[in-house]
Amino acid sequence: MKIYDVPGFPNPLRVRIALAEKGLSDQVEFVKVDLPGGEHKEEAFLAKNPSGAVPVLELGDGLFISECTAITEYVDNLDGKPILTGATPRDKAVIHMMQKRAETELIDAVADYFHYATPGLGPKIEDGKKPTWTGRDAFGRKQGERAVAGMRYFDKVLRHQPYVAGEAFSMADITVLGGLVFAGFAKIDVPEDCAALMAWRQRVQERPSVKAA
Ligand code: GTS
Repeated sequence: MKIYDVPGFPNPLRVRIALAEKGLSDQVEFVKVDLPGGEHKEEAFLAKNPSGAVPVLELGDGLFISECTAITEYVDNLDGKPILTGATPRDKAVIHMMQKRAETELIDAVADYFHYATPGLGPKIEDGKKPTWTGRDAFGRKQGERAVAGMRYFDKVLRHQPYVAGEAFSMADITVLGGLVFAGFAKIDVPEDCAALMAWRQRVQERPSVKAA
């Protein structure tokens, strides 16, 4: 397996944590993509992922799989013993629901803030490749506020249960963590009164998979 990504970037981090949780990191060849240089918007990369984003998984038979959730589902189910995406229909549904919330209300909202309300990845990417419609800054700021509301939501969830989707660490936790990492990168602070979310982050950061990723 090959993974096209950028080490340290938030969405790639999600897949690297999932691989480490599954003990598969050393079975993967990582290929670094030049994001600030715009390599991900060139034809050769768009043939791998038309969305022009990392990470992308390449299988031995030449199939490319993008989207962190799809890649995580794949690696989690390779051995028939899923630990991140749910083993029962109920767990699968709850994990899927919470991870989607973590994408929409947190990591994707932070990404919009980063790309639309800050210089983002620099003018070559942001100005040349993204729409320049009026109000994009205001949209970005609104998405920043949405991300903070997302943090408050997950704080509330974590006051009553140890992990985002319930009793066990899952793909939903990985997505929330990726969102907080991205928020740090984009300089969106976690509200000080989100004590449960901060305690959860502290705990999750101690996992060997997170330390290794
Ligand atoms: N939903 C996608 C996924 O789950 O893989 C998001 C992928 C994504 O947005 N990746 C970012 C990217 O390639 C990298 S990161 O900064 O989010 O880690 N962005 C390129 C660009 O031009 O915006």
